[in-house]
Order: sequence, then structure tokens, then C-alpha cells
Amino acid sequence: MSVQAIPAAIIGDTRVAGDVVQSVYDPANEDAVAQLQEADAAVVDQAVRAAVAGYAEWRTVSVEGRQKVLRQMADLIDTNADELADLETSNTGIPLAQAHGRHVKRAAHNFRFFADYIGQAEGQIYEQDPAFLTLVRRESVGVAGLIAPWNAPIALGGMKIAASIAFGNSCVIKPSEQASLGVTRLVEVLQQADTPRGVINLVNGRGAITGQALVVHPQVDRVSFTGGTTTGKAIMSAAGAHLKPCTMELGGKSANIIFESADFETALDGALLGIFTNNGQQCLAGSRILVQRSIADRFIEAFVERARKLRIDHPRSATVELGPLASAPHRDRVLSFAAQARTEGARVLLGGERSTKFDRGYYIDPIIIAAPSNDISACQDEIFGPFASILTFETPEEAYALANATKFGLVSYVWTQDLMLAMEAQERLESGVVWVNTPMMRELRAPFGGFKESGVGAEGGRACEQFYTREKTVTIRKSRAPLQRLGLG
Ligand code: TXE
Repeated sequence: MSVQAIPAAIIGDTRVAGDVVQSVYDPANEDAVAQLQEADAAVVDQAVRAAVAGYAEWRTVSVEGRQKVLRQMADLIDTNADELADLETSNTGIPLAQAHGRHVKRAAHNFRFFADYIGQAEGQIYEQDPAFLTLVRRESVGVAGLIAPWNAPIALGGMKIAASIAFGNSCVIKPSEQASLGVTRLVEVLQQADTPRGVINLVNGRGAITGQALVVHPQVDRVSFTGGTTTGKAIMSAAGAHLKPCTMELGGKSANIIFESADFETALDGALLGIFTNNGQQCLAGSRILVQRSIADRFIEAFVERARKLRIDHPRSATVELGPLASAPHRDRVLSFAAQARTEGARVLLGGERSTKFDRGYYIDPIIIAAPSNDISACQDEIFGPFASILTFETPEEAYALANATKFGLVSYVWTQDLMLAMEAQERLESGVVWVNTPMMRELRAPFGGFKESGVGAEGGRACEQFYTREKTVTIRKSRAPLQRLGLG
């Protein structure tokens, strides 16, 4: 692949150039595939102004008109799916089959979902006092600033674009500086739909420069962020100074609880999927595997054996199961947790080193540790890689205590065939999502969001409607009865 220039911005349908600030690498072979140009505060300002102008027109478009455009966008994504998936893989190392079949497909699905969703809107009318009719209107809010991460750029960025514009807003999206190739092309593809100019805009660049300028811009009305918890806190503080509502989808350290009453083989399959899909780089990864002691030896042995046989390969291989990590610093960070776990008394059951299969690329072997306690860093910090920490427990009470002993609270996984136990567990677990006997089932109508340091707010049908619209209460007097009259002397 030739080295592409990633523009500093796409404003309306115009590519805007900027200074090159960094190279973008293919994690599979370490080749530079693109040069990233950066939008400074002035370019961000231009993008936001274009969004304000686009909003003025877009907000007046009927629901049917918006549905038509959203469905057109979904079709455009499908038509360009091969190219989008290809760029995503070149930039992130995500296996091509997953980039195609999950990420890009999911992005198209999101546009169709929100097209359907806005056609089902319900309203509120109150007539408690028969002399008055009170109705609650939902209005769009204006310009949404969307900040996307590098682990699933098109899927997560596409979700944010679809949700914000579906409810009549315009947007400016900033992809991760590390993975902007696919999202930049996605925005160009979406620009081909019949929207007013300026409904979708993109700015590229580093978080502290471009991202910060977007967050604090006075004409950005909402900030939607997916990324790390530390960055999320900084963004929310900056947005808070302007009283800007935010949604934050942050990190996780999700417990995957395998009870002795689980269907053993399904739980094993689910645990492997939960931690090794998407090269282990997912906020919702089941990264702490808690196994009931009576089945622990058997489960751990089977889990390690299956993980040992994971097909580490080039992300374009048809049979790859684990591709390279997204960047060299990230790979080194993930490996450092294995070294640290050893010093904290963990037994490393598998991996801990770079993969020897390839000379180039950010490949590592899957890592599994038996943790001496839930307090070690590998059980408390989000590692964001193919790294499973295993703990054992005796009783359900002990499992809930371990699961909840974390600052995060995004997802919990529960494996049992005992219905009462599943019901008890979902009640006791402190996370925004609980998956029972299934890994990673995203129901778009339901909120997806984290408790504790995993986030604020959520994404999903109604959650996005609430975030991307504001309610206006209108009260109309319908009685001819005279008002109380003042000032008559
Ligand atoms: O993400 P950052 P990083 C976790 C994961 C990972 C860690 C750090 O544990 O190891 O976060 O990843 C933009 N104002 N997740 O450093 O910093 C930035 O440019 C405005 C979890 O790569 O969170 C990028 O577009 N924007 C996760 C986006 O924020 C700023 C997904 C995310 O970058 C900014 C990814 C600022 N001051 C990482 N600073 C998940 N929840 O799925 C940075 N950005």
C-alpha cells in the first residue's frame, strides 16, 4: 500500500490540509501507511462553524427525510465495505474478516437502526388540570463533538455519527490519531448522501491539540467520548467548565464468572471469545476470569490449551484468530503487565512475550496468568490486550465480592444453568451490562454504558435520544376562564 495523506479535516465535502504530525503504521508489518495532518484550533473552528451552518438546514428536515438519508448512508457503507474494512485492517491490525463482518457491517446496521428508531418516537401530553394542555417536545440540540478511539474506529465512530445526526444534529468527529484512516474514508463515503453541506465534518489530530479544541469550542453542544478513563476524566472536566453534557464510554476490567453449574464447553468458548476477540482490545473484554474452585483445574487447563492453539496470524489471513496489537508502545505496555504480574506473585500460564512467528509487526502470544489475588495490577488495571487473569472462588458471595472489587463497572459475564443463581448474580453485580451465558451481545435498543469509572451515560436507542435531544415543555391554556387580574386598584 502506498503512503496516503490523511487530511487535517473534511469540512462539508472539502478536504483541508494541515501540518503532518505523525506517521500511521500498519501493525502487521510496521510499514508507514499514512501521514497524519493535524487540525489546529483554527481548523477545528472552521469545522464547527460548518456544522452550525449544516445544522440550521438539517434540523428542519422531516423524520422521513432523515430516515431516507440514514438508509442511504447505510447502503453507501455496504457498497464501500471492502475498501473500508481494508483500511481499518491496515491501520489497526484487526483481522480483516472481523473488520468486514463485524465492524463495517455493524456501522451500516447502526445507520439503519437509528433510521427505524426515529420513526417510532413517542411523545408526552399531560392534562392533569383540564384547563391546560402540556406537551413535551424533543428538539435536536445543535453540534455534537464526537471523539473516537482506535480499537474499533469505524464501528464506534459510525455509531456516534449515526446517533447524533439521526436526532437532527450535525457533528464533528475526531478519530484517534493512531487510527484515522478508516474513519476519514467513512466520512467521505457518508458525504455522498443527500445531506445539507456541513452535517458531518471530521477533524484529525492529537487529543491534546485537536480533541481539546473540539471539546472546549463554545458552539459544540454535546461531547460523546469513547476511550480511556484518564482521558475521559480530562475531557469531562474541560467540558464541565462549559456545562456541556457528555457521554463517556470508558475502560473496563470485566469479570467473567464461571459457576460450577455452567455448561462447561459453552462457558469455555465464551471465555475465549470474551478476551481474545478483536485482538483483546475491547472495553467489554472479559479480562478477569473467576472460576468456581470445584471446576477450576479442569477449566483452566482447557482454557490454556485452547488459547495455546489460537491461530496467531497476519490479519489478512482467512484463518487468523489473533492479529497484531495496534501499536508498538501498546504492545510493550501489554507485555509489561505480564512481567509485573510475575513480580507480584502470579503464575504465568501462557505467553508473556512477543510472538516469534513474525519478524515484523506487533504480535504477541496470548497471555494467561493465575493471579495470587484480585489486588495485583493485572486484575485492577485495564490492559486492553489478549491477557486473561484467572482467579478462583468458593461461593457465589465470594464471586460477587471479587467481581465488584474494581474501580470499573462496564460489563459482567455470568455462566450458569441455574436460573435462580443467574438472577441473583445479575442483581449483585455492579456493572452497566450483565451477559448471562453469552459473550458480547449488543442490543441496540438497550443502553450500553458503564457504572463507576467505566463511564457516564450510555449509547443505545433511547439513551441516544435523551442525549442528542433536549426536552421542551409547552403549556397551553385551553379554558376561556379569565385569569386572576392584577393591577385593577
Ligand atoms: O486512548 P485515549 P489511548 C483504554 C485502554 C488503552 C487506554 C489508553 O486501556 O490502553 O485507554 O488509550 C482523544 N481532549 N481505551 O491513550 O487517550 C484521542 O485523540 C480531547 C479504552 O489511545 O482515551 C483519541 O481520539 N480528546 C477504550 C481518544 O481521545 C482527547 C478505547 C481516545 O484516546 C484528549 C481505547 C483530550 N485532552 C482505549 N486526549 C474503550 N473504552 O473502548 C486524548 N483524546
